[in-house]
Amino acid sequence: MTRTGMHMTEKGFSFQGPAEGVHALNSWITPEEDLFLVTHMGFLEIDPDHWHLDVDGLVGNPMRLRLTDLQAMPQREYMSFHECAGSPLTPTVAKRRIGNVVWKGVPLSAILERAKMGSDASHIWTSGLEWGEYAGVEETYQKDLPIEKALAEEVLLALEINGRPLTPERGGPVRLVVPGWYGTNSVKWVGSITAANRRASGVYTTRFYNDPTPSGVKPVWTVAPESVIVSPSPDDPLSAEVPTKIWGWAWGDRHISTVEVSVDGGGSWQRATVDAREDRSWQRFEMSWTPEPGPHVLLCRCKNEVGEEQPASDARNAVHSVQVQVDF
Ligand SMILES: Nc1nc2c(c(=O)[nH]1)N[C@H]1C(S)=C(S)[C@@H](COP(=O)(O)O)O[C@H]1N2
Ligand SMILES: [Mo]
Repeated sequence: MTRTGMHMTEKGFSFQGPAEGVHALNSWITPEEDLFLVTHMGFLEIDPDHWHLDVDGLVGNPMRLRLTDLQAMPQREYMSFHECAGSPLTPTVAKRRIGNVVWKGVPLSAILERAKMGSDASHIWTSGLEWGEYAGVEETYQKDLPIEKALAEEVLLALEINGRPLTPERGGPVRLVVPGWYGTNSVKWVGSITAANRRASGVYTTRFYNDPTPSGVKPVWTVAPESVIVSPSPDDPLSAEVPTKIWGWAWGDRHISTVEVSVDGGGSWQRATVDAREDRSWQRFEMSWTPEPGPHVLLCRCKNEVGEEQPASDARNAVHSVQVQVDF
C-alpha cells in the first residue's frame, strides 16, 4: 500500500539505543543520539505538506487539520521522562529503555475543544499512519486514552523534541506524547483522533500492552516507579578506600520520594539523596561510597509518594543491579 506523500523507509520491528545502555545516560536532558527509538512495523517518512490529522467520532465539529493549523495554535513545553515498556510479548522483562526530554506542541485538550467533543465521549483513540506487520498481525497502530488523561495539560500533539522538529524516525512531523505513561501510548506519525464511548478494539489495546493481574488485565498505562544506576558502570576503574559516588535516575508517573542503594547485593540498604522533579522529569539520586577491595553487586530501589516500590525481579521495573570490581 502507498499513500500520497508518505513511504516506509524500513519495514519491521526495530529497536535502537546506546550500546552502554543506561550507563550512557549522563545528562539531565537526553540528547537524541542517546535516546532509544522503537517501532513495531517500521519507520514512516511523511512529507510535511501532505500530513493531515482527522478529528472525528463523538465531536460536534469534525475537522481535518494541517501542519500549518497546528503551528498556528498556542504551544506548550513539557519536560518528561520517556520510557518504553519493553516487548508486549515478554512484559515481565526489564529493558530499561529510558530518557528525559522536553516535548513541545499543542495540547490535545485544545484540539478536542476546537472539535467540540461531546459529553458522551469517554475515550480518545489515536492512530499512526504507518502500515506493516508485527508479531504476525497486520494492523494500524491504534491506541486509546481515557478522557481524564486525554484532557490533562501534559498530553500534547508534539512537533518538537529538545528544541528541534521531530525527525521522521521520532514520529514527525507530529506525534502524540503522553507524559507519565509508557511510550507505547505516545503514538508516532499520528493521523487520526477519534472520540469514542469505549476502549479501542485493535490488537495494540487488546492483545498487546495489557498486563495479566489476579483481578484481570491491566492496560500498560502509568509508569511504575523505577530507578537505575548510571555510575559506576561495570567497566569503571574503582580503587579501594578512594571515595566515589553511586548515582543514577529515578522516575515514575508519581513523584519518587525515596531511593535506597545497596553495595552488598541487597544484604543492606542505605538512603540516597534524591533531587526534586520538574514536570514529569526523572529525578537524580546520589550516595557516597568508599569501597572495600573485591567484587561488589550494587543495587538501587525506589518508592513513590504513595508507597509503591520496585519489585526485586520479574517485572519491567524490577530492581537494577551493576557488578563492579574494586582494585586493591
Ligand atoms: N505509530 C506508532 N507509534 C508508536 C509506536 C509504533 O510502533 N508506531 N511504538 C510505540 C512504542 S512501544 C514506544 S516505546 C514509543 C517509542 O518512541 P521513540 O521511538 O520516540 O522513543 O513509540 C510508541 N509509538
Ligand atoms: Mo515501547
